[in-house]
Amino acid sequence: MPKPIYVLSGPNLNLLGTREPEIYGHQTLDDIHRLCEARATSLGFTVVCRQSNHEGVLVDWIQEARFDASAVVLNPAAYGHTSVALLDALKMLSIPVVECHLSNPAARESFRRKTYVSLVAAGVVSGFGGASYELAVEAAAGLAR
Ligand code: CA2
Repeated sequence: MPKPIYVLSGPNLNLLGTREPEIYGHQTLDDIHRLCEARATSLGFTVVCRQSNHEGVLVDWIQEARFDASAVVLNPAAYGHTSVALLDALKMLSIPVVECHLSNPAARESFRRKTYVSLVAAGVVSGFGGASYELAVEAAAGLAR
C-alpha cells in the first residue's frame, strides 16, 4: 500500500457550507473529505485529510509529509496569497504537490491571482467546488505512481 495522500486545507475552510454558498458551494469540508477518500480508494490510495486556521500548523503538516505522504493536495486558502513560510516548507518536499481551490481565484479580485504555492505545485485545480479536491486527488495519485 502506498503512503497516503495528504489533503490539507487552510484558514476558514472549516466553515464551508455555512456562508457564501454562491462562491464556495453547499458542501461541508467533511463532505469533501469523504469524496476525496472515495476517489483515493478507487485509485488504490488512502488519504489523510486535515484543516487548520494556523499557518504554523500547516507548515508542520507539510514537513511531516516529507516522510509520511506520497503526495500533497493543498488548498492553502488565503495563505496561498500571502505565505512565504508555506512556500519554503513546500520547497523541502520531494513528493508531488497539487494545489486546489473551490472557486476560481483568477476570476476574482486581483490579489487572488497570484499564489506562492503555484510556484512549486505540479498543477492547480480551481473553480469546480468540492470536485476540485477530487480532481486534485486523482492528479496527485497519478503523479505519485
Ligand atoms: O477558492 C478557494 O478554495 C480559496 O482557496 C478559498 C479562500 C480564498 O481566500 C482563496 O482566494 C480561494 C477562502 C476560504 C474561505 O472559506 C470560507 C468558508 C466558508 C464560508 C466562507 C468562506
